[in-house]
Amino acid sequence: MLIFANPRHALHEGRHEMFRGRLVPCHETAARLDHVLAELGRRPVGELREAPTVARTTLERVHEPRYLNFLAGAWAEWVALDPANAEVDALPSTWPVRGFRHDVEPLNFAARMGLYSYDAGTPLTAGTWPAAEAGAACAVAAAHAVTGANAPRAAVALTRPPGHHAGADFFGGYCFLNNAALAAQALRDGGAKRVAVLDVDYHHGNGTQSLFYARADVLTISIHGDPRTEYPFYLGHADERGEGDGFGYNLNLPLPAGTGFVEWRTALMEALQRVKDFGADALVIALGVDTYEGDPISRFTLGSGDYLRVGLDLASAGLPTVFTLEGGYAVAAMGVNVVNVLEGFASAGTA
Ligand code: FKS
Ligand code: ZN
Repeated sequence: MLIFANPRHALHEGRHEMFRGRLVPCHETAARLDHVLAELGRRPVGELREAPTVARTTLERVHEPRYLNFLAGAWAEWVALDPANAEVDALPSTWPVRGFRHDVEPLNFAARMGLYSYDAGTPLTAGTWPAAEAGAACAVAAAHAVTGANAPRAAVALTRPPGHHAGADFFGGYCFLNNAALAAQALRDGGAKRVAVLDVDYHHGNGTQSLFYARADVLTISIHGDPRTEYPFYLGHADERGEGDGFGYNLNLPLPAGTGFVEWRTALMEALQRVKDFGADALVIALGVDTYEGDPISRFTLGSGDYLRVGLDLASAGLPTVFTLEGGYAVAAMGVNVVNVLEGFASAGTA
């Protein structure tokens, strides 16, 4: 198993997210990834590798050029508005909902923040772009690593900010560039005919779903908290099955808040059966461990030991597999939970 850890992840360090009318400290912190790296130091389940940089054209396989241009220049624009902004995160506060235009890019910075986002919980900071870009490079490198003869069974993009809520031209849910989608597209571009993305984060992978919704070559599956009560609320229902050529190639398995491992694993088995029926050549796992019983913002009750079983189950698909790191906010348990999945996977055979 090869592990590409984002060397720039800590450059993205948001101060505040908007929650119930207040700015509260961010849940998505650099310490999360540091705990995973520390646990990997104790239990080296794979080899750490450095990722080469990613080309803009590779990012454009998934994201809109005007969105990438905005993200890459946003911090400089924010500080140019007022030098005092350097001490404050940029957060959106106005959004073009139904009936507003999306085709005309406003000149106003706040208006563009809203055009390219969907929540006020995702601060853009001085290091957001370099961190996200280096993370995307890890995801693409992980995809390349499992491709070709003598390739290892699995590769991991150990990165933050996470990616699965980000769409072609929007950020949100702590995500800016969709690492899982970039990995899936890189696998397709590297010759895989059919790629499955299985999202096991507590939250629905709305960005990934929307990116591949009309495509039959990338199957998207998400197991998550029921969006009627859980973030991201406006997508992730069981009746979303894809559209056009992509009809039948999206599977949502929403579960009620409070779901434990036995029921969760039943959904995982259904997901893996669908991956098998699809005839995938490669698998991308959007790995969030916010399904953990101790997670402060989520409501499933998986135990740390369960993640070993999850890893074994994922390995049973028998496919070249790329992991991208998504959520998980019980920071102290984060390392053990993530490395348990990887160790469980590796224990199944030649990863
Ligand atoms: C708590 C409100 C919840 C947003 C939750 C975002 C979840 C993000 C995630 C990711 F993997 F992307 F990181 N707000 N104050 O876990 O899905
Ligand atoms: Zn999550």
